[in-house]
Parts: sequence; structure tokens; C-alpha cells
Amino acid sequence: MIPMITDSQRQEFADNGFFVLDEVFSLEDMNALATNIEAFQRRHEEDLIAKGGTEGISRAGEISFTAFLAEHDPTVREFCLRPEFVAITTQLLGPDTDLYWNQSVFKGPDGAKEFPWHQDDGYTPVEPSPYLTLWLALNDATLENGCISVIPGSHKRGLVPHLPSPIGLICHPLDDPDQGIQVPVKAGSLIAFTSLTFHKSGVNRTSGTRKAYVIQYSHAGLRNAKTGELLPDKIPVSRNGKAES
Ligand SMILES: O=C(O)CCC(=O)C(=O)O
Repeated sequence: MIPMITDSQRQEFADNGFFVLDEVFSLEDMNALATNIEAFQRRHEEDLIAKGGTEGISRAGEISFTAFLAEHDPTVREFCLRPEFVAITTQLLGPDTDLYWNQSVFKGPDGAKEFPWHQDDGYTPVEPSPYLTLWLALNDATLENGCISVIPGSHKRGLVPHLPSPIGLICHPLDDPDQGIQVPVKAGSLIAFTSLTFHKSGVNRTSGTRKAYVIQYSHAGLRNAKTGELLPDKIPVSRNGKAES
């Protein structure tokens, strides 16, 4: 079903910096997408092992970030351009939108580490900011297998400094005493958050892999905030409120 963002969801997004769209996609859709993605993720995992186990923020067997899936696979690209995404992005961002970034994030079983608090803009600041992250659960994301946590309202702090750590950038200062709220979601659900919303994911204490596909959409014509350069080769999603493909 094509999601229509309600006034209360829009308000929640403005106030809290995130909201959940439950079960937008079917389990069949998620299994088919996961099968496509897994071919790339497996290759990335093999690559990580060949390189000694780590590259960037990916660690073999623990957590892998496999990017540029839509750019490499026509079926994944088609998925990112589905009417559901055209509807969500045009309602939240405006009539002209691009696919900015996409990556799967797989958390391996019996993990020991969380993925730390950060703002997506902390990795690569861009203009205009914020853009929109849609965190899609390929399988159920639970309290046990490392679902996302967010700090409601944290997007209002603007971009904060991020400190490097062995497991990823950590936003600073992080003074929220309650450590935010956990957001478990069923497969096929989306967590929509701004690129300034503080979020993290927990430890996967189960024997299965937690699988997510993170899709980030922006206003068309995104620029590197430091250099002012246009980010090249972004896939257009909508123009004048209509699907571009
Ligand atoms: O899915 C996860 O475990 C974390 C992903 C995340 O925070 C991100 O891609 O920005």
C-alpha cells in the first residue's frame, strides 16, 4: 500500500526526528530483496576476511556495511524507486528527490558490540541538510538482535562533533541520561529519521543475523557541505512530485 503520511506522523517527525512506518513491504518482498543483497554482502564479507577482517566500519562476522547496491544491481535500484518511496520522499522532502546513499547493514550472531550513537550527517556533512534516512528491516529487528535506538528530539541540536572510535564515529557530547528509546520493528517496516537524529544499534545477542537495508534520500542536487561540490551520479527518484524513472 502506498503510504500517506498523516498529520500526526509529520508532527512526530518534526518533534522527535523519527517515526515508524509499519510493514510497508511484504515478507515476500523482503525475502526477495534480501536474496539479492546477500550475494553482494557475502562477497563483501569474503573481501573483509581477505583484508584481515576489517575495512572502514565493517568487521567480518560482526557487522558489515555493503554500499552502492542500487548502483550495482538493477533489481535493487528498481526497489529503491518503488512508488512507496516516491510517495514517502516527496511528502517529506519535496517534489524533487534523489537517492543519495544505500547500504545493507548486517549484524552477525552472538555479537559483543553495539554500533555507536551518531548522526548520519556526522559521517559526510551535506547541503541541504537534513536528508532522509529510511532504515528498512529485511527481517524482524528486535531488542535481542540489535534493533535501532534513537534519541527523540536530538535532531534539534544541529550537527554536533563526532569522535572517532574503533567501532565508528561517536557523536559528542552525548549527555542523554536515558540513552534514548529502542525501536523494534517487524520485517518490511521502515524507521524514517532525519540525518541529524542521534541513533545507534544494539548488540545482537541471538544466533541469527539481523539484516537491514538503509536507504537515504535527499533533495535533488545534494552538495558536499565542506567543498560545495555537487555530489555526482545520484539516481533521480522524483521530479515535480512524479517518479523520474
Ligand atoms: O543498522 C545498524 O545497525 C546501524 C545502521 C546505522 O546506524 C546507519 O547506517 O547509519
